[in-house]
Amino acid sequence: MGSDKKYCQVAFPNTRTKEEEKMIKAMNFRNVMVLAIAVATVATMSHTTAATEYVVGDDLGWTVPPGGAAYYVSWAANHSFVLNDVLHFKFIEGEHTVAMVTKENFEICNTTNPIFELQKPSIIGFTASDTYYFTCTIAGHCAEGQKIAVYFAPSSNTPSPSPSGAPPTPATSLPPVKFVENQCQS
Ligand SMILES: [Cu+2]
Repeated sequence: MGSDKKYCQVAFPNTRTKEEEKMIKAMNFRNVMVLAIAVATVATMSHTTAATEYVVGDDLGWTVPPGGAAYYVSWAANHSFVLNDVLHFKFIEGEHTVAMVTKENFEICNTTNPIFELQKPSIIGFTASDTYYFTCTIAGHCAEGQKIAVYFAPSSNTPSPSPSGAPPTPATSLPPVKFVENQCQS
């Protein structure tokens, strides 16, 4: 998907900037001006439409937290999320996974039948306001505290629920998530 690739570039600006600098040095002044305008335009457009990306666990990333489950409970409590935001689960591929599970399975650390499971570091967005439950499917990691519940509030751009109060019936059983990126860091 084109939008995914664009987001990937936005998520790793340092690499892109170096490439651009090399390109700029190789060009004459007139082309530099054209490029600079183009880059500025893309940057502006990206900025106005980009979601806030939260790295789950900040510097710790997505792992078994040294202090146990309280770490991610605290992290989630100290952040607030709206639907346009995305969660970046950062971990070393093969050492952890990120799996969405039901509330019930989250509480008892049943990882045998996740809603979905990703083996690579991933950026995930959400399309419906709700509380989402994530854990790692590596044996023992959930019980050791690698689990997080995150509430996503409706964004200002999100249409209000129907005034009748009747919850909309999902057309399919697909989870209300969008996989913004799960290939960039492989
Ligand atoms: Cu793990």
